[in-house]
Amino acid sequence: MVANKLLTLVFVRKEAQILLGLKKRGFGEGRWNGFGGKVEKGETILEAAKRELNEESGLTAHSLEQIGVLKFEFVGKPQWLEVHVFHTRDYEGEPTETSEMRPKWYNIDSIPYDIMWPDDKQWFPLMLKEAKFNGYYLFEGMDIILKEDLKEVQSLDV
Ligand code: 6U4
Repeated sequence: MVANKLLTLVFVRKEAQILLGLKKRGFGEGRWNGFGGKVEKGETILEAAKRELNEESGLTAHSLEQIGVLKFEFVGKPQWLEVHVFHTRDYEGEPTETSEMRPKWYNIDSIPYDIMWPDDKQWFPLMLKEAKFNGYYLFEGMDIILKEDLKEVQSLDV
């Protein structure tokens, strides 16, 4: 049994806008997404989410609410990714470009799904209406979803 790799993903909301970042390097390069990364030894998932948001966007979150857990399996790879999704409207600072991410506010009616992970167009509508969700996706490479299972839930299966 191979352990899951724990990752965080944070979305900041302001009025009818959402902050996305263009990933400039690493996993998901060239795609717009929330801010996040690996949970490090000795920190909680929530601490990791706040740290990554700050490192990648310059923003400090006063509070974060967890709204989703997404599990990703890749054909031919034993390790699963377990992505813990958070959102907040309770933050301070101005988004700043970093070596990892170029931030930009998007109106929630004009999310650039064509240049995002292909699963995002499925669960973003739940996230945008502030519903909770659990999802599973089996990917072949970075673009093809072979299996999917997305559920809106009352409480998260973490
Ligand atoms: P470093 O440590 O910078 O080398 P890197 O390999 O760039 O890490 P990292 O830590 O930025 O990866 O984490 C990847 C980010 O992408 C996490 O926030 C989770 C997110 N992510 C991964 N698969 C995703 C998917 N299918 N859909 C999605 N976000 C995904 O919306």
